[in-house]
Amino acid sequence: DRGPSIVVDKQGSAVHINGQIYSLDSWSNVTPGILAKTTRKLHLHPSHPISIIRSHIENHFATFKPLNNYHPVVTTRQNFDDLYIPVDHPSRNISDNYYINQTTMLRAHTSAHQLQGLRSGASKFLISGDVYRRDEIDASHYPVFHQMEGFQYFDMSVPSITADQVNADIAIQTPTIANKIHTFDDTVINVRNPIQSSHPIEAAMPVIAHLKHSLNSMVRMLFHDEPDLQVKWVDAYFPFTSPSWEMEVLYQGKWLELCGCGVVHQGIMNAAGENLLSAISIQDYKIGWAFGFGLERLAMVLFDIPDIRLFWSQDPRFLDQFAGGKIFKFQPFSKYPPCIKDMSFWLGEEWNENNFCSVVREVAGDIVEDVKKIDDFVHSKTNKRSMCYRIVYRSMDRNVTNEEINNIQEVVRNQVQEKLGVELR
Ligand code: FA5
Ligand code: MG
Repeated sequence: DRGPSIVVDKQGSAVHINGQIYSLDSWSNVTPGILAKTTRKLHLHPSHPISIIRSHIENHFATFKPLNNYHPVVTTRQNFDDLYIPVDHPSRNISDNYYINQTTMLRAHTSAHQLQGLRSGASKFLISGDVYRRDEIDASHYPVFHQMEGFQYFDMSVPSITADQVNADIAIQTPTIANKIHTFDDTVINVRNPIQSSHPIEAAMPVIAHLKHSLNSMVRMLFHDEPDLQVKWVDAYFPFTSPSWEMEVLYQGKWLELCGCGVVHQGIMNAAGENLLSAISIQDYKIGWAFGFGLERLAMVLFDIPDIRLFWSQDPRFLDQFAGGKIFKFQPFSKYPPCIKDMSFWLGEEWNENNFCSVVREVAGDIVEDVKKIDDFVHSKTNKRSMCYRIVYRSMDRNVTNEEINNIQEVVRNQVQEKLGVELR
């Protein structure tokens, strides 16, 4: 690990990341702690659970080209515009993303590289990488997680995508496992989740069948120890696919969302075609499907990993368990006791919980386990709004002292007051 290669200019007006210089502006909200994560590349450590899941999926989709080295700094065009995400779409909010500046950001999903994947010339590819979103703090949320994008396209001209072609591919991917999979699919193709007007129905239907089968067989492979795996298909919406779905599995009595997917917006296929050097343009000749899986979600359930922070641990008691590269149940080591602190304050003009969590995260690092609002009221006379947050501090690998946490809490209090304009109580 080379460690972070991030240097902020003496003037504080630019940031150096991976050999590039980016100027800072009023959109810049990325923090040194977050930027340091861009050098970890957990998905490429051979005996890390995220990487083990990645390689199992890559082995399953054996004919797909793996593209695992795209850098997480992307343009807002790659992350949003190229994917038809409207300018006013809430997913662009500054409070939900890490911006380097107004036009550069840490990717919020691996879909930001769909066009690059297409331009690589492969008709089937997988893209894995770290993705960044500002979010709440608890055992299943962390500002960095990993996704795997899958993409495959076919000839659109009918009947070039034949039942035989689909069946041949499905045969390759069907695992030879006796265990059953139960799929629940009452999704419907209608005006709210339509086939795109540029897609002949004779081309779209087999592509949809192929997508659903590919994902069903993939989760069957991953969950091969679950005797009666229950999978549910749910209608969804993404600006860059139509029709779109999410796939859920029943795990310990709860439906857990694993991925989003759908038939790729034809504009993306065409945009890639315009730039392909090959003699045959893919413009309007090819139809594709894509999916985006969350790798932590899969790893947490397959390895029984109870806290998402563990993925970032350097503790040998964690890492050494995965040396064999196999999927197995993680042996948790004993939890150290938590140290709990509450803080109350009167709000200033604006309030955004993600900003609060960012401040806590930046000061406390991985020692913060959970942040929860426990009180919220408006004073009847002054009309001022008060909030109380409970912060649970706990280290994964050692005992923390009350004194140490008091010091952290003091810095958190000062920074929250300074940066968020609140009045501490
Ligand atoms: C997307 O990110 C789309 N790019 C997925 C996609 C790709 C759709 C290609 C169509 C075609 P979404 O935000 O729902 O969608 O995230 C996809 C998956 O990432 C989720 O199903 C979940 O498994 C995982 N994920 C999302 N947010 C988190 C989080 N905060 N922590 C851990 N995993 C998450
Ligand atoms: Mg989703």
